[in-house]
Amino acid sequence: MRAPFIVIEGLDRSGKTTQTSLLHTRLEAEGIQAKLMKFPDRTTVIGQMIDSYLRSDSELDDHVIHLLFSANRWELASYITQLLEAGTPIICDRYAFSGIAFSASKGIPSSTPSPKLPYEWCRSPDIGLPAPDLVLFLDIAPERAKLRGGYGEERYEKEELQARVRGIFQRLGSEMQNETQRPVRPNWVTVDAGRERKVVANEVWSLVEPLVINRIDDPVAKLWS
Ligand code: Z5A
Repeated sequence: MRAPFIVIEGLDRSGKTTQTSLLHTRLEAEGIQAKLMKFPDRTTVIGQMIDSYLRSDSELDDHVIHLLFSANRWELASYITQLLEAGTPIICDRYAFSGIAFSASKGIPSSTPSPKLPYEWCRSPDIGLPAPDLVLFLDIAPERAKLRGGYGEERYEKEELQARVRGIFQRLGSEMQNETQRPVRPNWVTVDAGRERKVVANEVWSLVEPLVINRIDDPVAKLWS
């Protein structure tokens, strides 16, 4: 038996940081010590390069930044597995799904017939990473997210891009839900993030609690393999 790996995904300002933090606090209140993680992890050497790019302090080829985001996850891949096997649940703010959704959204204005970075290409570097047991996709319309604090300060925070990102997240979710064989891992659940913080938090808790209480029988799976 091991602990579950839970990922919270979503558009910018959908409330991922708010919800991961509320969940972490609730787990602690229940006497469960969980590890809170966030990608990009801007503290590593690779993470600092990503941070500089996101703040538009540096320019990088689209392929390069995509591979750096993935490398930033691989830096922590064995640590993730070790924690889960040691019984520590992980709550993670963004993961490989953001990597695909943002990169594959680049350069798809209607005038361009194909994306700059094809979806399958974007998925490749993350194949084999530890797979989450549950992905909670916090869904909100970009025009509503925009009304929340701080929107527009970083490179990708533009409404048109966010709408394309949302479409790719929806594709990722439906591909996972359509997998009918084997215990589907990860399980993808869309949560309406346009509601009150507490309402969203209660739904998140209802989905996470059974995994944390019952724990997981299977070894940590590998993403898309
Ligand atoms: N990126 C990528 O391209 N490739 C990758 O592989 C990865 C990421 C992993 C930085 O991510 C960028 O990196 C991101 C994707 C890309 N693109 N952009 N831009 P980040 O996670 O570091 O930054 P972020 O997306 O901008 O997340 P955020 O600022 O942390 O937003 P959030 O976590 O979703 O929301 P929040 O901080 O919890 O809440 C935002 C505001 O809304 C705040 O004022 C809250 O008080 C408020 N809020 C939260 N919930 C509610 C509700 N329910 N109602 C009303 N107001 C609320």
